[in-house]
Amino acid sequence: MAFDYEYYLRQDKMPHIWCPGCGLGVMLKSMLRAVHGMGWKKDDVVVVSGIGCTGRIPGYVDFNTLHTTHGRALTFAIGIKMVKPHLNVIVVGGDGDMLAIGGNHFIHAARRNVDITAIVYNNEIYGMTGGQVSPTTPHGWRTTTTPYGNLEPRMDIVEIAMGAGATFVARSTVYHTGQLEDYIKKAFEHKGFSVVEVLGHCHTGLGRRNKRPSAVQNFQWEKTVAIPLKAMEKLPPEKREGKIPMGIFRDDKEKVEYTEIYKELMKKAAG
Ligand SMILES: Cc1ncc(C[n+]2csc(CCOP(=O)(O)OP(=O)(O)O)c2C)c(N)n1
Ligand code: SF4
Repeated sequence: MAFDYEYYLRQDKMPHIWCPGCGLGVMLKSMLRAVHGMGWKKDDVVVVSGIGCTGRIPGYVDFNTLHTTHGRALTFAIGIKMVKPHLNVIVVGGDGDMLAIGGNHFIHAARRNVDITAIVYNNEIYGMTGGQVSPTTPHGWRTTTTPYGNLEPRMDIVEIAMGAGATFVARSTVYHTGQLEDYIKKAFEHKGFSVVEVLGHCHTGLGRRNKRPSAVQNFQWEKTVAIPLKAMEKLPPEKREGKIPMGIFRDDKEKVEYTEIYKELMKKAAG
């Protein structure tokens, strides 16, 4: 039987605002399939976002939802999880929302290890506001704010998440839909702060300024640039250039989860 996406979507909020061919629809589908796979009731799921094209997701999904301020979604999400730890809290955001204005919150959420899942749509640009450079924009790429090419090196979301102490870290792409669903579900199953980087695209904001203007070209790029972590490790350094590894980079079940130790502390404090 075909998957019933409509059950999880707010029909009265359609049509969505996304450009035809954007990878966000693919990511949303994988996320909904993963939620379904968990067997969660809609009332037990909370989806939180900041601002951006990715940040529109809470408006479209029929769960408990919160559309917050740019960069601050993780703080709202942690607040919800602390007060109602039985809820399944998912945060969705673009690379700008999560790693630029929200970068500080991202690092500390990872360090603290609260049991929520952060799904980061990495389209390497500020999509919603018309294509300004973001921390993950590749070096040399043209954006509205770097018309002669980006001078900065791109930030690696997986490396940041790992360095900050996230206990589950994975990366897939909007081309590899089955794998993406699987990683999101594994992130949901994980007890602790989980991060799934979703390599996607913004063909209208970034692609068209960098010789990749169509959605199809971008899906082709995701197909070829991302290679399994194990295959990447076997490549000599010169052949790794320009490739992006995908896989599960960390699945640490040892580090203690924050709401659990907080509950213990409260019990002790109450005598
Ligand atoms: C405090 C604040 N600063 C700036 C903005 C303008 N703004 C809205 S969305 C956005 C960036 C969106 O890029 P990203 O987070 O990567 O998400 P995308 O649209 O690419 O999914 C910016 C700068 C804002 N809404 N609030
Ligand atoms: S502007 Fe870019 S990120 Fe936003 S919906 Fe269009 S293609 Fe997607």
